Amino acid sequence: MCPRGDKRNEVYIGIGSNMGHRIAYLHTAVQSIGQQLGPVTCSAVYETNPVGYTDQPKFLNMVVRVDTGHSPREVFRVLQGIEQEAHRKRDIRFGPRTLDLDVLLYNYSYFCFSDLQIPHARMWSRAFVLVPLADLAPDRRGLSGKSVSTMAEELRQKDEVRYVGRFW
Ligand code: PH2
Ligand code: MG
Ligand code: MG
Repeated sequence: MCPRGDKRNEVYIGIGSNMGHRIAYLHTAVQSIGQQLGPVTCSAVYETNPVGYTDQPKFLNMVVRVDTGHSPREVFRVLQGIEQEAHRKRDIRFGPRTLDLDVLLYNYSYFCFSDLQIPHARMWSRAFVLVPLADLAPDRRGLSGKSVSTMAEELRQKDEVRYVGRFW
């Protein structure tokens, strides 16, 4: 894993947990991302109703920004390692998980690999992503031209997102 010189890339990562000691999993994720990728800035933590597969417990969600010299694939590989350390099992698609780490944005770049698409394909329609992202990058715009904060407010009307607190 080879950092690309001094270049710092602005990367946003979505974090979710709905199994076990959820806040402890978020905490582990924030610590590990900081140690393995670079300096981290955190959103608040929100409790959210499950989206997609709804017969599962509520999630805690947050977003972090990390400034890193690592490439998108390296970031992805590091995140998969952190998920595995959290005893993540991949059973049901969109189903319950101890820890889910998704690369949302990497600078203003687009990447499409067979197993990794950036920006994250479903992020623009999910309040559990856009509400915490709006804490960190309210003025960023999606393809529609709308800002993250505007989209977050619109989605918040239909998907329940409850502020839990600011921990880190
Ligand atoms: N993640 C999913 C599917 N559904 N719902 C909420 N509220 N939060 C999540 O993080 C989440 C979800 C798949 O990754
Ligand atoms: Mg996810
Ligand atoms: Mg994921």
